[in-house]
Amino acid sequence: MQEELQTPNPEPKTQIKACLFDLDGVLVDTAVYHYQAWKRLANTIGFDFTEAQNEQLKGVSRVESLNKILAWGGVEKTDAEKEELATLKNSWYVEMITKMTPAEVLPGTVDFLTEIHQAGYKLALGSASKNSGIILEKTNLAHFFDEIVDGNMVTKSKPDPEVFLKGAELLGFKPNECVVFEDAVAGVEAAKRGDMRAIGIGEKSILTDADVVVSGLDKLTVKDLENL
Ligand code: B16
Ligand code: MG
Repeated sequence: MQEELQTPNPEPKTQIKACLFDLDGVLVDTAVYHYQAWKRLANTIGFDFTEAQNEQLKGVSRVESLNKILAWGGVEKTDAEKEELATLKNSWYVEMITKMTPAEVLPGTVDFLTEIHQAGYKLALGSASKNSGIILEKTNLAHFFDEIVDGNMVTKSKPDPEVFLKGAELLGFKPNECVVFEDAVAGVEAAKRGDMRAIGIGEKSILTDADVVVSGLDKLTVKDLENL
């Protein structure tokens, strides 16, 4: 009998009902603005860091990013000084994202969000950023989301699954009914730790734990969710 030849699957996969999206690197490329603002801050203090180092900041919270940057520069600061520096960097960053337009939305995003929304999937944002509101508003993406969970609502950063578990809970679905779209290794790990499926946006060789990896949302259709 054919069934006997198949590897038993102890946890049959449920159908996907909800989609949780990371923001930076999945829907928009705000990493360029983070980089410019952090670089300006480092230069003000008296050192520099590379674009390759900046890769390590993707998906990482503001305070953790600052700690990493200060370590690269071999600089020590008190907590009060760090708060001041993070606020300064954020003011430069906000200045830039306030000028964002819908033209900066990554290729295929609007078509894919429209398609899955029309197919009946529920959508939530799951971002580390405390500036998600302004970005979604400026890029005209806010209306796609039933729930928004961002850095203002969580206490634990990715790879902790808190941001995605909260999204699933607010949407009213079990974690295994959700799929996460993520560009960062820590974000994919957060999805997996939360018992969710993960679609990696980027390189297969980097996002090794993702169930599927594509270069962007322009490579996906609603059919891909049915086949997950
Ligand atoms: P903010 P994501 C993350 O966004 C960025 O990738 C990361 O570089 C940034 O430090 C973090 O948000 C916090 O952003 O300073 O605006 O609160 O990828 O989780 O959407
Ligand atoms: Mg990201």
